[in-house]
Amino acid sequence: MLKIWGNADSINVQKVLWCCEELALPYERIDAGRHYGVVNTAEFRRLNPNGLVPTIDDDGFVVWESGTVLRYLAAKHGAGSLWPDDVVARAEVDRWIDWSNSTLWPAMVPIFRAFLRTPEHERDDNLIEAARSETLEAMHILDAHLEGRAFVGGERFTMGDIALGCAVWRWMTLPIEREELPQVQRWFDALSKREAYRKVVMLPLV
Ligand SMILES: N[C@@H](CCC(=O)N[C@@H](CS)C(=O)NCC(=O)O)C(=O)O
Repeated sequence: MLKIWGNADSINVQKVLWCCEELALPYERIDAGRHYGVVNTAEFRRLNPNGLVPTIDDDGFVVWESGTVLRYLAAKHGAGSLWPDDVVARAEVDRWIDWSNSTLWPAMVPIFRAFLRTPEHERDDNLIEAARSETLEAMHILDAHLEGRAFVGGERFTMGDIALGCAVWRWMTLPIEREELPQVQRWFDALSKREAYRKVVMLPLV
């Protein structure tokens, strides 16, 4: 059976869990990372020398980097659904996986750390505001892209929505001021109706 190392609260692990749930793939999740440790053991480092989660083992084939894991699982099990057959349509959703990891989530990380990992008296309001403003700029890009599209890749739900949906849940949940972004809100409302999103992503932030 597919093995997934990573704690269920981690944004990058949630992408993989959500993907498996959408594809109805059986998996075994093994607690690893943060307070669970494991990632610094020699045994784990042989699987992933970065000591990071998610890391998966699919019948002896090990994959890490959440975007790559998404692509691998979607290509293997989600052809024509999560994984568009057409190369242009695929590149369209692929870019949002990378954008989520390279732009949206890095912009949001300081806000996440401030509220979830920093004692209140040590929080830097200027840092939070700078990160909020940078994230908002990225969210406007997403909002504009979603104009006239049901999902990031067009009419169908794909792996691009999975990658973005995990970050956007955090944006929607962190205790910050949010501007109205009508397209993002509509898309988020559609994601919120998906059982798998509610089950593995729409959880309290810790
Ligand atoms: N670029 C990697 C980042 C992975 C990553 O930073 N994972 C975090 C959890 S979200 C981690 O393993 N942190 C160390 C730990 O939890 O001990 C990916 O997308 O998979």
